[in-house]
This record gives sequence, structure tokens and C-alpha cells, in this order.
Amino acid sequence: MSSCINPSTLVTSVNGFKCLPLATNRAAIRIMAKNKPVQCLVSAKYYNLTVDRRSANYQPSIWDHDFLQSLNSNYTRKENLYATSLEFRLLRQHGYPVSQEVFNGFKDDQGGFIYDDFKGILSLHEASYYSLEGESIMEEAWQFTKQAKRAVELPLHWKVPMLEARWFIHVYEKREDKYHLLLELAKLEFNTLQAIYQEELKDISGWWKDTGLGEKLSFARDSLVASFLWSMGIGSEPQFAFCRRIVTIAIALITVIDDIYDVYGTLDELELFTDVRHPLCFEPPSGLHEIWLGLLQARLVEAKWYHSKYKPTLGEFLENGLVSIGGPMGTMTAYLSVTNPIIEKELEFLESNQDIIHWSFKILRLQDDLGTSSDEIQRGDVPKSIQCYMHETGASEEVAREHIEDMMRQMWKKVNAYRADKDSPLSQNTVDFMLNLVRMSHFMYLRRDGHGAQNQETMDVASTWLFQPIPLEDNHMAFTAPTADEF
Ligand code: LA6
Ligand code: MN
Ligand code: MN
Ligand code: MN
Ligand code: MN
Repeated sequence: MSSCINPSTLVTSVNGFKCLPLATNRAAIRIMAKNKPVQCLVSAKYYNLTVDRRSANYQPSIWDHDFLQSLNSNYTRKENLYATSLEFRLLRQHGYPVSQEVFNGFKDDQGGFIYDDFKGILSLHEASYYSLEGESIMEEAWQFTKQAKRAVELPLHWKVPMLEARWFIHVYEKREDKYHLLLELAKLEFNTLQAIYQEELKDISGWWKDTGLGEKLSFARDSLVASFLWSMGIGSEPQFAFCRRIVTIAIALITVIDDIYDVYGTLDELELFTDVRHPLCFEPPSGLHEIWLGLLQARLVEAKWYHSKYKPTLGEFLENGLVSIGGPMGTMTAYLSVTNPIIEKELEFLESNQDIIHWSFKILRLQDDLGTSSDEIQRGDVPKSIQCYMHETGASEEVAREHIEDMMRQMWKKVNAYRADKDSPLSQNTVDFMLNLVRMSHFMYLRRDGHGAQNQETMDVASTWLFQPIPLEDNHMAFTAPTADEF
């Protein structure tokens, strides 16, 4: 008789997987190895008999035990996060019970998961959708992999740093090794900044109401809050309050003016409007005047194309479109609002629309078109990048969109190079304003049109930045003032 191996232990205990034949075989081998060696129990009746026995003189096995144990084929299914997640998902998919505990071995001390490669994360993400109510490990798996999904959707380099802070605080808070004091300070900084933004917004909303533009021009978008969001992204730090104010005004105005050009005005009126050289109600300082004129002229070009049904090439459209989108105007406004005295070389460069300015605002234009052109074309507008490319190449909209997305990525390479150029006449501040403007466009137009149509998803995120303070921890130990003898 051999020592008893209970078949039921074979199927229960390997990593929590129950019904997988492969795992079961491996389980049997491991359990046998752990238990006592097999014994032969001989009955006493035969014990004293002497029998002449033969031998064939067989040699010991050349495949010794240690050799067999050393086997390690590349074709085994390995116990990595990828394979475990895949097994988990397939088992649950086919109705087999498998415990979330299979992932225990992959948890690290910080509540994260240990993985070898991206495949592992993807596989875990897929598995997490098979989780059941109350399964905390699976919930953690989803939270963990969601971060990866977010990173792939929009890279950090394309996000405005200050506005990413809220998400990062949220993620950091979940870490078990978090540094409480640091977390609390980060939250306080965020909430304090938010309070500053709110005061600014109240103030500027008063200005906007006084102009009456929101109500009087019923055909135009009332984009005050969205415009403030752009300005928050462009210059987030407390010291840029004046910049935010001026940039918000400028963006709210160019949005209204855009609607005059796109929708409301007749071509004759638009020609007159462009010629007046006196953009609405505020006297622009030097530098801004030319930039405003350039913006209006670029929009007039688009209006002419629209009314004559002319279809520009993508290249032609973009050269004009990088100006008509308002990038150079936005940057110049931000620059002038913080610079005193003005440096002639920097101002001239900003007016030239070269290099980093050129490529940054082609990206801004492309991103706007990705988010807004479906609605624009339906309403009646000049063909935007996507439609120009479709017309030029015969591509489908889907292919054109992919192409435009790739163009943006390639253009960022140029921007990255210019950004690192030590000989650039632009100050770090100015470059940051410019790139943050581009980054804001990636946010605003990620889910269609966040600026004009104020879509729900974009506005939900915006509302957490502007209106929802982050709750502090219950335990305020870190901030109780030290007593005298603790000094
Ligand atoms: C874009 O709207 C618009 F008006 C803006 C103010 C975009 C943001 C620009 C900044 C922040 P629309 P069009 C400088 O998509 O007609 O209607 O050029 O612009 O595509
Ligand atoms: Mn428009
Ligand atoms: Mn327009
Ligand atoms: Mn647009
Ligand atoms: Mn838009």
C-alpha cells in the first residue's frame, strides 16, 4: 500500500486554481514530493522465507532525480502575472470557480502588483472585469491597471502638470507607504490654489457679465469658465493671477469672434470687421495689435474658403490654421501680461510664428480639429484637417483621424527638439505657457469638444479642479502644533 494521497487535495490547493488539468498534474507531483516516500508493507506470513532470486544486473537510471528536477523548459506555462491573469479569466469565463487569492503572490507591500511586462498588466486588467462583488484584490487590480490605461491614453508630457496633481494625490493616497505629512501638504496646496482660482473666477465673471456678451450675442458661445480653464492650464501658479485674467478675457473674446466668422457674419461684414483693426473693446498694447490682426485675417481666409467652397490641401490649411486657432495670440497675451520690461528679441520671435511656435500650434490646430470638426462640418464650416486629408488622399474618416493623431505625435518630436534648444530667444516661462496651451488642448479635445460644447466628461474633471476641494485626512495629528517641550 502506498501512503494515501487524497485526490481532493490535488484539486484544491495550487494557487487557488481548481479545475485546470495542467495545474492539477503539477500539484500531484508537488504533493507527492512533500509527503513521505512510498512504503511497501509486507505481510508477516512471508517474512522469513528464503527464496533464490535472480537479478538482471540493471544499471541505475542514467536519468537521476536531480537531473529530472533541473528540467526547465521554455514551453512550460510560467507563473507570471500574464499567465495567472489569463488562466483566471479563462476559468471564470467558462464558469469554473477560481479564487481571487491566485493574485496574492503578485501583490507588493505598497498595494501594487508585481509584473514583468506590459502584457501582464493588460492581462490583469482584462481579468479584473470578471471580478465579483466584495473581491477587494480584484478591485485593487482594476484600480492598478486603470492607471496604466490612463497613462497610455495621454502621456504625462502632454498633460498640464498642476492639473495632473489632483489625480496623482488620489493615487498616492492609496499607497500603503505614503508619507502622510507630504500628502496632507499636497492637499492643502491644491485646496488653497483652488480657493485662489475661485476668487479670480468670481471676479472675472463679474467683468464678463458687465460686457453683456454672454447674453447679447445669442449666436455665440459663452465660454467664460472654459476660457478660465485654459488660462489655469497655461499659468497655474499663484503668481500668474494677472496672466490668467488677461488670457481668460482674450480666449472668451476670440471664441465669440470665431462664431462671428464661422456662423453669424456675411462675407462682406467679415471683410469690414477684419479691416477695422480695432478688436472689440480693449486697447491692446504693442505686439498684441499685429497678432490680433493676423488672427482675424486667418479667420477671414477660412471664411472665404468656406463661402467659395474651396478645399485647401492639408498643408495649406495648417499653415493658416495654426494662426486661426489662436495659439500665437494666446501665447503673446500670456507673455505680455508677465513680462516687464519686454525683450525685443523675444517679442520679434513670438511674432514670427517660427520653430517651436509653428509646430506647437499646428498640434493645437490638429487637436482642435479632432475634437470639433465633426460638429463643425455638420453645421457648415471650412474643411478642417481631417476633411482636407480625406479629400486629398481619398482616405476614410477613420484612417484620416489615425493619420492626424500620428502627425501630432511626430510634431511633438520637433517641439521636443526646439524645447531643448539652448539658443532659443524664448524664456522658460514663455515656452511653458506655449506648451501648456498645447497640453490643455489635449485635455479639452480628448473627448470631443470640451471647450465649445462643454461635454460632460471634460466638465466633470474640470469641476474637480475648480469646485471640489480634496478632503483632508481625519487624523490631523500631523498638524497639531508641537508643545513647548517638543521643540
Ligand atoms: C476654438 O473653437 C476656439 F474658439 C478657441 C478659443 C479654442 C481655444 C484656443 C485657444 C485657447 P473652434 P475653429 C487659443 O473649434 O473654428 O470653433 O478655429 O475653432 O475650429
Ligand atoms: Mn469655430
Ligand atoms: Mn473658426
Ligand atoms: Mn474647431
Ligand atoms: Mn473648439
